Amino acid sequence: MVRYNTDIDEDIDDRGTPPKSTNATVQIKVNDNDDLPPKFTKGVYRTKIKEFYPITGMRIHQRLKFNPPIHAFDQDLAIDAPIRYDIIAGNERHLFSLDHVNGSLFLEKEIDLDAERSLPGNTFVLQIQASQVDNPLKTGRYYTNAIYVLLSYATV
Ligand SMILES: [Ca+2]
Ligand SMILES: [Ca+2]
Repeated sequence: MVRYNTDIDEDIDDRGTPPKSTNATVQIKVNDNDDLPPKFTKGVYRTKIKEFYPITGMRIHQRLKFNPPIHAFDQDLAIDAPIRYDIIAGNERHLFSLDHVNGSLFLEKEIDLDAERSLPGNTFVLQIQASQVDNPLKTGRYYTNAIYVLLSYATV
């Protein structure tokens, strides 16, 4: 909803004789109201990664590239509230982490595709959410925001 702040000077018409009248301008200033949640730039973000070979068991923190990058914005453009990013489903094994501030996705563990036989289409699907830092109730999760990370075999 857009609220209107009105600042109206009406014609002032005194009833004297002869009547004196004056013109005035009407200014209507429109202020944006914080009524809309954040929205992602895309419904689905996709990327491809290769499995790891050999598996070392060492902890990793590898940034995954997306084009375009994962990004959400406040649809109240004039307010442009800061956004917080979270993974809300699909990360039960904590293979991934999402930077809460800028939405960058990281792979945290080495993946062996042979050990992921139950993974449909060799693809991890994460559901992500963007919420306003100043009002977590305003989230963009009502949109379909998924990240598809497609695994492929390492070329050895
Ligand atoms: Ca608005
Ligand atoms: Ca907003």
